[in-house]
Amino acid sequence: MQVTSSSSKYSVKHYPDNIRKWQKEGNYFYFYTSETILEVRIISDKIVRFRYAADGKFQRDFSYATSERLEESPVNFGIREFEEVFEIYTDMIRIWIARDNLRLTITDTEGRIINQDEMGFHWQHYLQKGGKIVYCSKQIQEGECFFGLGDKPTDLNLRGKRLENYGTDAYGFQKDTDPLYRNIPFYYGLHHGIGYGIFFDNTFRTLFDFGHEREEVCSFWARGGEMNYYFIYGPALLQVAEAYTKITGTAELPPLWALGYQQCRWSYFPEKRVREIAAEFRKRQIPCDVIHLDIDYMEGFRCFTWSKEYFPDPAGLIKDLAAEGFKVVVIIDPGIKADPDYDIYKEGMEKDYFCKRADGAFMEGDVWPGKCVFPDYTDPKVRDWWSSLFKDLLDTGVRGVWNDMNEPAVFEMGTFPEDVRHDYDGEDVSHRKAHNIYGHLMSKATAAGLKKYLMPNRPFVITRSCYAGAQRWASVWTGDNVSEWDHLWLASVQCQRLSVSGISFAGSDIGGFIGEPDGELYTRWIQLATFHPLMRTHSASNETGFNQEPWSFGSKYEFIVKRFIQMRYRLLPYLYTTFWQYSHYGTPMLRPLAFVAQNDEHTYNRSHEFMLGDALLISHVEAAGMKEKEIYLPAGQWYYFFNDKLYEGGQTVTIATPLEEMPLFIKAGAVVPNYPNIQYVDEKLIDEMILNVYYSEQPTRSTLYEDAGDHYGYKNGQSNTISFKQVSDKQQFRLKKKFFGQYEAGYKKHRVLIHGLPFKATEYVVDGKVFKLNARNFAVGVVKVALERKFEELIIR
Ligand code: MIG
Repeated sequence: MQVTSSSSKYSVKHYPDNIRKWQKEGNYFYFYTSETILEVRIISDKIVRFRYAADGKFQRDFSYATSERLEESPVNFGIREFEEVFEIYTDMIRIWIARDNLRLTITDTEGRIINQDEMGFHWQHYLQKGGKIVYCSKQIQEGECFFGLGDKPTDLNLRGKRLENYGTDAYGFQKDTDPLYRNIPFYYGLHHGIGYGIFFDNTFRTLFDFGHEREEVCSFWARGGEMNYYFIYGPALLQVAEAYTKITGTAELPPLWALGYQQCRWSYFPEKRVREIAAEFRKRQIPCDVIHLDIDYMEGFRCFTWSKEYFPDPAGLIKDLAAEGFKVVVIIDPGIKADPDYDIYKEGMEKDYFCKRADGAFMEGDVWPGKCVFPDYTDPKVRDWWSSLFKDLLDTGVRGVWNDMNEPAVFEMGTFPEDVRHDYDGEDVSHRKAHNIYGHLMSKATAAGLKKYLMPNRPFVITRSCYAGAQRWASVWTGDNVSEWDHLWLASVQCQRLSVSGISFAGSDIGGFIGEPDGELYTRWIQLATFHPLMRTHSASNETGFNQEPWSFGSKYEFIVKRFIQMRYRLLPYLYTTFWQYSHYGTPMLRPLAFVAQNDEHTYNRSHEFMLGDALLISHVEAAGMKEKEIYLPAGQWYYFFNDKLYEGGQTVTIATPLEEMPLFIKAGAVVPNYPNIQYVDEKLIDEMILNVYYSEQPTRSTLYEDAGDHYGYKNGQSNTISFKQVSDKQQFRLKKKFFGQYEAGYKKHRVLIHGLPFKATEYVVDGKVFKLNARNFAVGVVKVALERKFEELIIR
């Protein structure tokens, strides 16, 4: 009889013993115990990498997560020897390494503990599968909260949870389903107002326990590979987020149209149906930029082909749609139909590009096309080949690609068996090491192809699976959700969490993928998604014939849905500016309240409210017939968007939630730039940029970023950043504007709308010239003035 207990299934645990010697090489330090070596690499004064060679031999120092540009910042650092510890210091942190057992204690310069090992690094032989299981355990600090980890559909604060990363096709996932599609082994800790992050760069199955097994211990481990993690000190959580993208890379600016509204379905076909949908948008004047084609556009689900029956003339279709202002995005899966008459299969076979099992047989599995083989994207030659396959599609006029099924998903088996072999850029590894980066590298190769063949246009890629760092080339959607009210909250927390995990460009299937929303649920979902960087309706309704378009639920709902999609388009300059902050500094676009007000404990367990950028605070309405909602507003003053009523922050307020409205607040002092109403981003020359300014007695700053919205001119100075400073008092409003950049924007005018003035204004002063305000300058609750684009100062008194 076989006895299974944790001690017989796994071998004994090994713990490092005392440090025998140490050495410094540039910004690397090495500490040797009898078995283990610890490498400490100083990357900046706040970022340090810890890497452990369990038995004295480091593995190849290679990562698919880190940005090619990861550079060390030249900083002050040094080492001191004490009786019990070594201390490595920078200008921001101190790291104590215990002489007895390598355990770490990291403090700030005042000696306050940021993060502390419990047992720290340890390991054991993985008896069933070979290799080692590598662990690290940390002491949970008093009141500590945890955030991050990608797309987990659970409470934002992860304290008490245990979660794992092993990309999975999680059809119809629910709250707490784990793992899901993405693998982002990066988390934040927050205690005593001090925030830090830990990025465990390991592509094996990784697990995280935030006090679930033992209340006061946080640990993370992997079933293979190395203990290799980056420690990032904040203390602001948003600074941690920014530093994380210094390691894993920032997103490029997308084409502006990708921030417009997108319409998808499994599937729109034949082409007549696609044309009808497009025409319907324009007829009803509901803005839309993108139509997606799901798998039925292909010939027998063969990637890179078009169904002759349903899409006899794709170039003609795409051209006609383009004339109406629509871009076409198509789906591409990894499964290549095993069909000897299919050129891509033939070429891949000839060149030996498909994954094989350990015994040399091909990794075959059924997906949509029937029996398939799968490119080994971990091989750079295969990635180049894959990139080249997009040429024809893009020549046909396709402007974006949607990568699906890349966990990888296989019918029956679920995913690849663990024995499948992968090149892993020359390392030759099993699927255990490559699973979590399969979809990551597929989307990377896809994006490289788009970038090459779409030049000078910017690429647009959506992927379902990925690893840390995919923000450099792809956006994501949250996968196969359900048309249920609970899924609104799930969509909200998933997008917030993805955003603080480096991936801001995310959205959910609006209305739910599985099932049928009613008009109210669909409307509430549109409202939430108006504030998600990726805004796309999608549904699986081929069999039932159910329609999920903005007009599918009757005129009452259509009217409101249209108003919110219009609002999305008016907000584009704000959204794009927020994207630029993300792209430039790595600042998450969606910010959970704890990230906005980390010294306010009321925010730690809140998941319903979030900020989009610097000015907008949003919450969704989560139930049918809901009449009001309690919203927690962080410190500061907030205007309720729909009536400009001013609320004091630092408290919970109750907001009525009629269907035409949702909890949406603007931070006092903000300048929110708006476009006029448009049907799609390139519809017409924008001749005026509207500035909605919200009075505040506190001085505030805001930014507007602008460029051509496509192409790469912005990398050569063809962009503008306009900064606003609002300094007002009880009798006078004052806005100063500073302009930097060389981009020739099309508009010459600003219409400035000032909300919330606490005094009765009679005149305004533009760059020193005084004008009387007359009746035309007043509208409900606002004072409005038309100014030249070049104005530098506006005073209202
Ligand atoms: O097995 O392409 O998540 O968005 O519509 C289902 C068909 C495959 C799953 C994706 C979904 C897509 C669907 N795909």
